[in-house]
Amino acid sequence: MARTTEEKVVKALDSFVVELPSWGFANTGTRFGKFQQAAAATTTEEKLSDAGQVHRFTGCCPSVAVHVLWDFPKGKESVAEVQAAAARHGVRIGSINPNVFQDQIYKHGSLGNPDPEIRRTALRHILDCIEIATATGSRDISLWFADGSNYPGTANIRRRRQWFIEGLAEAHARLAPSQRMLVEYKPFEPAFYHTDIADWGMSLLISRAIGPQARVLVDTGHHYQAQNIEQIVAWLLAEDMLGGFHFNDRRYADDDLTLGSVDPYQIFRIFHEIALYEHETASRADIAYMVDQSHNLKEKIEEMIQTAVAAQELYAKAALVDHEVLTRYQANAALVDAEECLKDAFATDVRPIVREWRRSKGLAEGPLRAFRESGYLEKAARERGERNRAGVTSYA
Ligand code: RM4
Ligand code: MN
Ligand code: MN
Repeated sequence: MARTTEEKVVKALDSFVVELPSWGFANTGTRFGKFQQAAAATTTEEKLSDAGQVHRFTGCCPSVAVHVLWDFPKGKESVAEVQAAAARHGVRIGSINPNVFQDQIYKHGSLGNPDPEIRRTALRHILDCIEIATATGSRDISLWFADGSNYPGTANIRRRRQWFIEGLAEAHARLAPSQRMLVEYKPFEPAFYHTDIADWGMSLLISRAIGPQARVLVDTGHHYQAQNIEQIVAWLLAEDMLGGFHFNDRRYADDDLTLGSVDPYQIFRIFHEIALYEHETASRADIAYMVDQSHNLKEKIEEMIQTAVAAQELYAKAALVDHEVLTRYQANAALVDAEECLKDAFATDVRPIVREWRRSKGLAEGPLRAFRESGYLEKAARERGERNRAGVTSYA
């Protein structure tokens, strides 16, 4: 059934939500130093409050991903408190991220550590996170490992792979039927010679090996230069193994820049592959869209609003590709026409329709401007300034 541009955009916006990372609202930095922002969140409650602002003005960020060590200092005992805080600020707790990279014991790895005691400790933390996820009603346990090595010959790559599979299979066995494990990959950093789960192929194989509820998580910043991410996405969709995204943009490495700030066409192409898959299968791809960005220069809430808006616009543009027409062009190898079909959708200015959509939802037309006018930032800077000056907080 042919739809108008307006109808397609509205339908896309109605169905699109993206999760915010709690760690994106606290003071962070690079390994060279940390620049303090007076208004940055200093507690989990403040992170949730800031995320609530982004949702309040964009209407598309109802949940917040949390890092257990940073946001649940008392483990399971923190659940009620954190959940109540989320509710107070109009958001809910989303994916649960174990943290098996920060403690001193993880110097030589977590699930891939040659010391079985440390592997057990890491596994216990992941199992605790699954219990926390059950308590918060979260569907996804999102796993990223810093494990790897810096020098050739220093680690047994195959053995470590096996330890990962064993550990994660044990964790998988504890999942409730509705839960999933998302396995993230990253080619380098903090390890610089080898990373245990370095690319989508390794994530895929590990996910397949550990059980049916495991899926691959694609962090857009975790690829080599010029890698074709939308092709990876298309393959994972075809294999029914795409679990979710960590969105951010990059120029050089894992830069964690604002989504679509460097290469919006890249994100559009990813959304296009998903929309085409959904069209061809007449189904909705079961994907958790999440943001993984932390900003040490830009103001954090403003930046997250920019991100959410960019995600909405690019998702809406991808919904404008005429799949019937494109499929015909592809079948006839009408190369120029097929490419133009994609570019036409990308070039469409969807902003007036997005503004209209916001109005229809009772939201302000311009989220950034409305947030600035609310005075929230000035108030946060007044209330939090001293705390932020007083201490270089942890990474999150
Ligand atoms: C990694 C990765 C993870 C994030 C950690 C802190 O680069 O993107 O998702 O949780 O950083
Ligand atoms: Mn990530
Ligand atoms: Mn990253």
